[in-house]
Amino acid sequence: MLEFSETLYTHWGQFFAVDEVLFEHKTQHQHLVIFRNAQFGCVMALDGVIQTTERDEFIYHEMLTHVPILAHGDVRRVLIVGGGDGGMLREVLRHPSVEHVTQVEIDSEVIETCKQYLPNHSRGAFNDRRVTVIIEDGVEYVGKSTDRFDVIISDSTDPIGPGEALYTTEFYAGCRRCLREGGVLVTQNGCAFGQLDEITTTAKRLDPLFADSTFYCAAIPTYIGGIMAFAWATDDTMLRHTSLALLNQRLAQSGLHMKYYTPEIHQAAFALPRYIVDAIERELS
Ligand code: AG3
Repeated sequence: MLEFSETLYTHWGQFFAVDEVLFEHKTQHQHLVIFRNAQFGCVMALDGVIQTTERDEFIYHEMLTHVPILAHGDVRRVLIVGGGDGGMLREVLRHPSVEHVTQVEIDSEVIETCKQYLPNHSRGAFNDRRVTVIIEDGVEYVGKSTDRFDVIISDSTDPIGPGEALYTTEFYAGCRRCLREGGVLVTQNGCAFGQLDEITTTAKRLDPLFADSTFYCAAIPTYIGGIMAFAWATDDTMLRHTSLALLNQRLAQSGLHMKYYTPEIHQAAFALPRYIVDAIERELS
C-alpha cells in the first residue's frame, strides 16, 4: 500500500493511504501533491504538509470566512492571501453583501492544479465576476496596494518555506494599512498544542499594531494535534463581542446554510484554553 506521511512534526505525525496519486510536481515555490484517499477524498499537500481534504475542508474554510464576515455585518470588500485551492474564495462569495474579492496567491500552479483536481473546493469561484486574482507575494501586495478591505483572510501554509513571510510584522502591518476602518484580519495560525510558539510569536507581533488582537479556534481532523488557532486582529474592540442575537439575525438575513458554523460556535470559538492564555500573557508581559 502506498502511503503519504506528513512531515510537519519531527517526532509524531499522521499518514494517509494513497489510493491514487493524481498530481505531483515541484512548482516554482513548493512541492505539490494531490492524491485520493478513501476516507478523506482528494487530499492536497504542499512541502509534505496536508493543506486540505475534500471531507473536512468545510470546517476550516467556514471558520475563517463566516466568523469575521458575520461579526462585521457589512462586508463588501475582502482580501484573501494564499488560498490557492479556492475553498476560501467559494465561502466568501456566498455572502450576498460581498461586492469584490481580491485573492493574492504566490503560486499560480496551485490554483490551476486545484481547479482541475479539487474542483469541489472552488466550484467555479475563480470565474465569478467579483473576483480579481493576483499572482504575487502577499507581503509585497499589502505593503504597496492602494486597495482597502473590510476583511483580510490569510489562508497560508505554516511558517516554513513560502508561508513564513505571512507571519512577519511587515505582513501584519501591511494588512493593517489595507484595512478599512472597522476592518478585521484573520489568519491561519497553526495547531495550538504542537505549535504554541506560533501563537505567542503572532500575539507579540499583532499586539502593538491593533487595538484588539486575540485568537479563536476550531478542531479540524486532518490538521492533527487538537485545536487550530486563528488570529483575530482589528481596531474595533467590540467586534469579537458581537451578540448572539445579531449573529443569528445576520445569518438569517444572508439566507446561508452552513455545515459547521453556527452563531453559538462563533462565540464559543473565542474561549481559549488556560495553557494558551497563559502562554500569551507570558509572552506579552
Ligand atoms: N492551509 C493551512 C494548512 C495548515 C496545516 N498546518 C497544520 N496542520 N499545522 C490550508 C489551505 C486551505 N485552503
